[in-house]
Amino acid sequence: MTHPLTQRPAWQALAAHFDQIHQVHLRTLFADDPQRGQRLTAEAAGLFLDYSKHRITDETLRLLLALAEECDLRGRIDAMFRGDKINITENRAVLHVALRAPAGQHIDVDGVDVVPDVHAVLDKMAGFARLVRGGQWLGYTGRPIRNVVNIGIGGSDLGPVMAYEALRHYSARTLTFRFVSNVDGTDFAEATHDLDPAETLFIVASKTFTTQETMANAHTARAWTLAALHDEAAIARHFVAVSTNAAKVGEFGIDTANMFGFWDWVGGRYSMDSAIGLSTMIAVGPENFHALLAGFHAMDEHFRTAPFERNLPALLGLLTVWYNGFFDAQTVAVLPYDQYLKRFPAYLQQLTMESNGKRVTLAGAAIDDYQTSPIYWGEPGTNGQHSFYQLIHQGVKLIPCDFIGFGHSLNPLGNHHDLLMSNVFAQAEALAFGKSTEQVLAEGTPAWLAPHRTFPGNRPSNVILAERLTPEILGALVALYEHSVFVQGAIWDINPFDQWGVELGKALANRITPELTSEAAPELSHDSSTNALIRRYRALRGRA
Ligand code: G6Q
Repeated sequence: MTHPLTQRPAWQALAAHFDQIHQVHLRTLFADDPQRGQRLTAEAAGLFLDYSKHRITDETLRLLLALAEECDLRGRIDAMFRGDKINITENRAVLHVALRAPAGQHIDVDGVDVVPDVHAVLDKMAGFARLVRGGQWLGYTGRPIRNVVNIGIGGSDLGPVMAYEALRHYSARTLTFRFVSNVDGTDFAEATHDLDPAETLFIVASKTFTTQETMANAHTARAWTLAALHDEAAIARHFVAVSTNAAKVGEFGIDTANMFGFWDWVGGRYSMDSAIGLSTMIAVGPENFHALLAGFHAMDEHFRTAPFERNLPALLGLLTVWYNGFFDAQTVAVLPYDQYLKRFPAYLQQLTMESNGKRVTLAGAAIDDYQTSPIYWGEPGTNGQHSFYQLIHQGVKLIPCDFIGFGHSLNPLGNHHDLLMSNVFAQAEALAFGKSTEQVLAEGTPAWLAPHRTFPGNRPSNVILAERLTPEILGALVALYEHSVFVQGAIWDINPFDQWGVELGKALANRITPELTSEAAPELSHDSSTNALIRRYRALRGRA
């Protein structure tokens, strides 16, 4: 029989085990096992994971792995890779793994192999990317395209921006890339103020092609282009679309020959390696894009086949369940020590929280006795150290951290990289082992000051290392987190692949827009706060 999560034997055993070990210090765990730092590590797809600085014993791991078995993690992984419709509330398969399947692999959805379609779109993207990169895709006036502006939001923006920033080292420096997402006109205005419409290509990236923000920005882009080029025929040279909705793309006036498709089995936040990655491919070129896909695929294969005790996404996911479920940790800090990964935490916020920020089980039962997704946040190191790390070291909250670092810098300058990486190791060490009051006193600190200078330690972290930030490694890193999210969702028995939570706000905004813009004072029937705010806004705008 299926138990609710907290009734499962492994969960209850973990609860009892937690009572026994939650006060054990990492200092003790390391002192008791000189091999711990070598033993509690795993490696795959070019990523090395050190998870020794976690508040776990071999028994903790054994119980977490037992929990994975009891929750049928294996069965759920197989169902995803098989193309089962595991997104049950939208009746869809979840096959971002098919986006990076090598040609020749077979993955069926409703009895049709989707891999040939994936490669046909990749080939079409490559053909287009080569033309733009080579200066052969000409604007309406015959000048080559020099600026590429991706218009999209959420999953149609965060992945492309993150990947562009992460792989900037590999990008064509003759092209300028901008990303417009916000319906705030400032975003469009600032992204385009120094661009020449005759040399600017817009990629309108929208799975549905109905998203309010993206459509507003796309129409503004169209008007901006026409104001300079004065001919509807210019649109075909300056706009391409990435979408699943050919009809809406046609209605907008974009030739569907200039449309790059994808499929309903690709979730927005899992789409950066679909045609949504067109801006990435133009930036870094088709070969690098294929290397990115190969990195994703390497991690997919590892996730699908490796035993859970050596499986990076499984370990990462189960450790998150451990702190979230038993230590009541509310957040996870992701701290990449690489300036190119500055948008990685923002990208992960959507991936993790839109996926696992759910409050009912797959069967629709309210979850009231365990936590679902933690809050993910972070900033690149070392900057964060001079800001919020104080709280991680000495605050009263427990914040598990993921440190991400590389063996080589893509911009080796003097000793910068050694300085950078020494901070990764020092921070993880300081968090784990801290500095005791005795040590502080022994250094001559007056007794009254000693508590302020004491670091309790016992603060857990992962350290993820790779040789250097290549397209392959970026793919493996993103897939690691995608699958860690999957593991967490499987344990919590929720659907990581829908996002009904974003609907209510959208519907209410659609109702309020006419109340803000109408000539005559509208009848307002909201609560007293919303009514008063609308009236005040109308007054600010000089409306009745
Ligand atoms: C992602 C979400 C959401 C979506 C945006 C944009 O998983 O579904 O962030 O990506 O709302 O949607 P469109 O691509 O349809 O414009």
